[in-house]
Amino acid sequence: MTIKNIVIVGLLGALSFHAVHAEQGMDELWGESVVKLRAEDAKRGQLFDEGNYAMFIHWGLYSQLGNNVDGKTYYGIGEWIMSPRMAGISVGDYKKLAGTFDPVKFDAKAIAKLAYDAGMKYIIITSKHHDGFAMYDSKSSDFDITDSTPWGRDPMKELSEACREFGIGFGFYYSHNQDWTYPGGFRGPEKDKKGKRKTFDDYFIEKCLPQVEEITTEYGPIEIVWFDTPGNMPKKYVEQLVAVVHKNQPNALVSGRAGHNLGDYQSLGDMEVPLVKVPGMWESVDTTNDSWAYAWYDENWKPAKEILHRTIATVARGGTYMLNIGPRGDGSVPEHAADALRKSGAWIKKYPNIIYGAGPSPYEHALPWGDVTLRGNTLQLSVFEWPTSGELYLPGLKNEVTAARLLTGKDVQPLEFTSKDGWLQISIPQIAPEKYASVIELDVEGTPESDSTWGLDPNMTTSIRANFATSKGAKLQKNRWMEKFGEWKHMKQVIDWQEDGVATWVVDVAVPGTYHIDLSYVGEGRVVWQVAIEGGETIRNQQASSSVYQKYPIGWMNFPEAGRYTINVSCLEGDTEAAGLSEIHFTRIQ
Ligand code: JFZ
Repeated sequence: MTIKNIVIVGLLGALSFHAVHAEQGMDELWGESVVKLRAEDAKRGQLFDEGNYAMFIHWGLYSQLGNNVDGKTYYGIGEWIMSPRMAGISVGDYKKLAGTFDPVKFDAKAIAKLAYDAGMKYIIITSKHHDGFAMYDSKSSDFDITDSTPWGRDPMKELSEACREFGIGFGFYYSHNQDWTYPGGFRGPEKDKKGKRKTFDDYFIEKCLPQVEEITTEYGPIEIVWFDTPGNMPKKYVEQLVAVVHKNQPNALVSGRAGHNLGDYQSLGDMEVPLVKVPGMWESVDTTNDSWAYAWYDENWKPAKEILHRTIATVARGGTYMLNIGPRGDGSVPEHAADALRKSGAWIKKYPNIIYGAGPSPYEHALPWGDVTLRGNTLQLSVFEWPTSGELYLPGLKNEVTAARLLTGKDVQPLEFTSKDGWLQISIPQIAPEKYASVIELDVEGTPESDSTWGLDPNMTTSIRANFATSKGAKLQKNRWMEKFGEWKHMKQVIDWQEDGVATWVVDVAVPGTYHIDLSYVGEGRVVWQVAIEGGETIRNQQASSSVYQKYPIGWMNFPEAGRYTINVSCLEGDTEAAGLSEIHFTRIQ
């Protein structure tokens, strides 16, 4: 990466909330491809079909720093602390960290038990991250945990055994391309200690290939080798690595980030739950706070309800969810993360069918109150926002419903339901049986099918992203930026508004009446927005804007009868070039 790119990335990190048109730099390195599991390898796909939920662990020398270097805090993903884009630690200084790495609180059984209690089906842990340090007993490098730390144990031996004891799977993350400390590794030193020039080929033959051989032979059966950030690594290298994995671990999956479409499944952009259904075999990787590796300041944890919501949403879009924890340098797991995982795990133990072996929702997207996963002809509704009106609304279901019931974990209560204007209305108790998500099952006739047009929920705000809009005379574009270093955010937005520019959403209304409209956007100064119902009312308002996405009220609109409406939104006045519209919200006035 050139200096120029570094500057671009830095700038993006700092002020990229505008209607940014391009992002470069790390993107190229992290570029990924869409891959599907080859049919003949389908057996290896069982892990995803049946599991759907896993633990990711980032743990290494960097965990010891926890983003604090010589009293200065660096904000961003902790495992990148050595990088010039974080603290910029020299290879020599970084290597010295091994001399004080003494994770006396590391407890493999406790971690395996935590994953088990969380309801996770396997653990994937960093055997070697970009820093090049092997967190296992590596014969091909002495920059490893057994040779160069006072602790001297092999935590991966212990963890792989503990996982087997708890009946969960085990696998490794391995940074195959980036190695910042080994001569010849990508972004590593160019010369060895004797001043001899080293190539990527040298690194590959001397370290990478032997280490992948080690991690696939020394730790029993493993589920996945999670290669990462292939960058411009030539295909011949990736092919060799994949061949080693397949030879030694015929049942293991290779992550899509191996590169060159040689992986078995697709890994989505980090820390992202997709908004629309994704075909093929894929996983979403996410973390319990905002960093992968431990960062001392990062207390921005996802509570149990959010963990469940993201897990179920991922399964409902057709994927597998892998959620990360970052143990401290002493091996202990931050208690808030562990606590949230145990609480969400207790819910999963009560309602395992919602996640394990569950199929994606018949809807392309989430619903305002929660999400749907499938089991045969049964729709499983996970209701995260329980309506207090006594009615739950389901739009666009095409099948005949034969039964509806509320699960409480203790008993099953039959529910009454009616069908009107294409909406299913289910009578529910006023109080939700569960505090995180309550479960309703619907048996339907035939294969569940839905019209994925968004319905305006009569009970609660319906927020619809630009991903579900079409545009004319304006550009619908994906904006991707780093909030903190390495913490990616994604947002689709409508930008470059021409004079006749319009973003269009189509919605179904169950309960006619007046709805309050809000818009979420970024921009500069005051802007005038217009919202028009085709063949109906038009409203306008002038509101402020800011450089981060914010929600602004526009006004009330009338939807005179139940049915389908087309809604056109335009940016009429102000800095229409800077304005980026990301979302529309509808709230029924009661
Ligand atoms: C990579 C690593 O660089 C990072 O340290 C961490 O291990 C993470 C899980 O993986 O970071 C990425 C890789 C891919 C994307 C973003 C960050 N991506 O495709 O958006």
